[in-house]
Amino acid sequence: MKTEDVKQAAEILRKSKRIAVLTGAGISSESGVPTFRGRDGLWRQFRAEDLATPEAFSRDPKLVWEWYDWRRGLIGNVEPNPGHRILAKWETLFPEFVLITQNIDGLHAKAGSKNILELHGNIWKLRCTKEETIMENHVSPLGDIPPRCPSCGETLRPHVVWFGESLDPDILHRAFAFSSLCEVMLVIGTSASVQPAASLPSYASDAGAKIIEVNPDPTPLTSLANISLQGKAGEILPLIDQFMSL
Ligand code: BV8
Repeated sequence: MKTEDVKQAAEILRKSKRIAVLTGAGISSESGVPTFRGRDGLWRQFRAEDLATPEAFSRDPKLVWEWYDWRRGLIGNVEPNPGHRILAKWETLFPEFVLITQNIDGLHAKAGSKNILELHGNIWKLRCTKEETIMENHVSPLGDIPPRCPSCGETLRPHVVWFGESLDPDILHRAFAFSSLCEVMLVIGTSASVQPAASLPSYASDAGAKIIEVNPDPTPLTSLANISLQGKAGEILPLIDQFMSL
């Protein structure tokens, strides 16, 4: 990663008013949360089809809940890292700043970000499979597995978007709408392998936004990026921040 590129990224941000950010599992990896497809990939121990699908849940809700309970236990014991914190700081510096995340770990909010679009839901929210009511739940480890709805007794599910499920149409609309308005989109810590989230950067670029990617590895988006900063978010974002305040 060249210092010149970091300076250029800071310059582009400094001149902009409308900033979109798209984050993936990579921004949480320095907090100790495994990514999905990386070397320590979460999926390595489990196959996505076995667990993060509605079919898996109806087939074996207990197994799916044991996986989420394990993840809640892991996520519940970690803190946001400098990458999360810089984004929370930048949100206060720009007139319009929208953080679009694929992550369900809640670490952006824990770091202080406010204007967040959680495309794939939130691991700390449960939803009644009968009434569709959504409730915050931070009990870890969970007592009953699967947990039951306090009002109707039906099984609760994680309030997350599984493969083959549609995203919340309002959240998705807002994500695409701001992607077409932003002047810059920072794409941080995503392998760009999951749709429709992975289409947001090209949508922003087609609408004239500059794309700045932060990732230790190249991704399918790297060729689209105006600037590709190869490295860890927790190291690169503070560097950009330093140059922005110079
Ligand atoms: C939908 C919640 C309509 C659950 C998740 C064939 C072709 C194209 C699409 C499809 C297809 N078949 C099916 C589909 C659609 C499917 C899809 O995209 N499948 C892919 C796998 C091919 N999508 C869906 O089903 C979506 N719904 O399309 O609705 C529909 C309806 C019916 C039928 C069909 C379609 C729903 C997708 C949501 C799935 N839910 N999560 C849970 O978490 O338990 S997705 C899951 O992947 C997480 O949310 C995760 O965030 C997301 C994306 O992964 P990444 O975040 O990018 O993480 P990854 O590990 O892959 O990469 C990490 C990156 O970080 C790496 O690049 C690494 O280099 C980098 N990194 C590492 N360390 C650092 C770092 N970067 C910076 N700093 C570091 N320190």
